[in-house]
Formats: sequence, structure tokens, C-alpha cells
Amino acid sequence: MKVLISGFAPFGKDKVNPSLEAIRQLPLLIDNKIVIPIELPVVAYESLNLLFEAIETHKPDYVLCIGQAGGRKDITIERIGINIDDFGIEDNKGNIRIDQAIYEDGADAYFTTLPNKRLIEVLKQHEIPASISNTAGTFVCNHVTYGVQHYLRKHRVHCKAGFVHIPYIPQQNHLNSPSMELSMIVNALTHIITHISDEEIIKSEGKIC
Ligand code: PCA
Repeated sequence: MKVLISGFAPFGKDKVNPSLEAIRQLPLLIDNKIVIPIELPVVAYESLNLLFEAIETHKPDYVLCIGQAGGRKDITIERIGINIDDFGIEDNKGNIRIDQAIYEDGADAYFTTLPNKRLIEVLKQHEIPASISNTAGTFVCNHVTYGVQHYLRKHRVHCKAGFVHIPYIPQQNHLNSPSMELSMIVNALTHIITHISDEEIIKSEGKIC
């Protein structure tokens, strides 16, 4: 089994991006799964095109994209990507896309396809703070969350994909924002990869009345 895992380059005023630092520290084999790390630029479409090339080259079973979510206090697994770019800042090539569809021929939104709730459960069992997020924002992380789902569905690629946002690390010195030690983030990603092929937990029994 192969897991393609991406991290982003630094962007905005930050000199490092913990998503890239974290994926660089992962072993290349976790629980018998081959881990293929790839760095993405924080640039609309360039990020996606690099991922699509990597998907075609490596034919992974899973695509796990990681990004920084400054201000969040825990590991958040994204449930959904939406078909809109509405950038609050420039991407790393100076693009500011406002209220533009990512793909004109795409659905309004796509759910991610990892066992998100099961992965949250695993992280909590290991005492790593984690929760489901219902918005990946409207910048490049949502662009990638949405764009990967669009690509996999359009080209009928049998591969599951999801997105994980991580907090700042203390070394970034965002003193008024929460942060998480890089070692904990690396542990979280290791657990996620270990359990990436688990069954999703049953959501509810759903009483009929
Ligand atoms: N975080 C940004 C883009 C790159 C990253 O690491 C985001 O949340 O959109």
C-alpha cells in the first residue's frame, strides 16, 4: 500500500511551514505502507498539478495532504472541500483569487474520503488533541482539498484522499496563538497513516420513529 503525503512551503510572513517540517521527519515505511512525501508550493493550480503528476507517477492508494492552520489548537481533519477560491492574502506567486470557482465543471463541494471519525478516535486514544473541521477555509488548503477530490472523481482513480490541518509549532513564535510540538504532530501523522485503511466508525444507529 502506498500513501502520498504532501506538505506546503512556507507562506505569508512565516519562514517555516510545520506541515513540511513534519512530513520530512516521517519514516518512509510506516506499518508496511510506503510513504511518499512531496512538497507543494502555496500557489493556486501549481500545487494541484504537482499532486496530479505525483498521483499518476506513484499510483498511491491514499493521498494525505497536510497544511498549517494558524490559530487552531488541535489537529483538525477536514470533512469537505468547497468549489471556491476567496483568498485573504496573495499566494506565493502573487495570485489573489476572489470568489472564483476552482473548477467550473465541478460540484459545489466534495466530502473527503478517509475514515475521518475513526482517525480522530485514534488520535484521542493517543492523547493528541484532534477534531473534525467542517471548513478548510477558502485559500490554497481548501483549493487542494477540493481539487484532489475533483480529479480523482473525474478520472475515476481508485484512491482515497483527505486533508489534515495542523497548528503552528512553538518555534514560529506566534506568541498569542496556540501551538503544538512538532514531535506531537509527527506522531499524529504516523498514527493517521497507520490507521488510514481502517473502516470508518458507524456514525449512529439512527432510530426510526
Ligand atoms: N496553509 C494554508 C495554505 C498552505 C498552508 O499550509 C491554508 O490553510 O490554506
